[in-house]
Amino acid sequence: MLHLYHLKNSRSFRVVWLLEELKLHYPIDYQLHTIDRDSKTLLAPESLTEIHPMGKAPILLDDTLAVGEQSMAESAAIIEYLLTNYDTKMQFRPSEAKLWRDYVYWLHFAEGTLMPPLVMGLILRKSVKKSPWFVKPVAKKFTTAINHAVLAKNITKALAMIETTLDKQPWLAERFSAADIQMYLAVYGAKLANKITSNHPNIQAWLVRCEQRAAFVRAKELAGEPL
Ligand SMILES: N[C@@H](CCC(=O)N[C@@H](CS)C(=O)NCC(=O)O)C(=O)O
Repeated sequence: MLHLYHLKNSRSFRVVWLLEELKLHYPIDYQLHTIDRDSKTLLAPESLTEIHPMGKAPILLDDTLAVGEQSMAESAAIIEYLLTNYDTKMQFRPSEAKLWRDYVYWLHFAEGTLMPPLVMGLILRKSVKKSPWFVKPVAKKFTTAINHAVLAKNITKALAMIETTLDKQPWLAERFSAADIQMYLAVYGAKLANKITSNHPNIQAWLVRCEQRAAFVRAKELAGEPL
């Protein structure tokens, strides 16, 4: 049996969505364990470290594996594990060489390139909010400078590349794949941070295409809002 530890409004939504996509094609079953965020810190509760030492969601536990080897983390690694073991008909990752390269690229682009500046921006905004009033003006100047120098530039470049890709094809690796699932959360995070504008009509249409999939709708019923 598979167990998915899902932290509310977090990246682990991806795995619920993928599991629901897989369920439409294969006899796969899993138990969803939905975890509330700590009410003060809004982070994952410390108890999650009992399942995986990093204590971050998602965590997938496969209880058919040897004790001590059952839990795994990192959304892209979990996606690869699920597809390798269950997607025998290659429904969610292309087998053609060029499309496979695109699939792997976007699968890792999400956490490797797009999420870091988004998360850093969020942390900086929070730290300004939490800083004492006499530090706030300096903190604001500091975060604006970092934002201009590094974060905004990288987010803009990333979104432009996604926009260009989606101008040629409906999905990131031509056909729908788990790379779209992995990327959705990052791009949706960019949308919540008001980074998706009228310059990104293809991204907006792609977000809607993702959200209209039956498995996405089911994942939302089970797991709540993605972020
Ligand atoms: N790169 C990891 C990131 C995991 C991660 O940071 N998860 C967040 C949820 S969005 C988390 O558990 N945060 C709570 C915490 O750090 O306590 C992945 O893709 O799985």
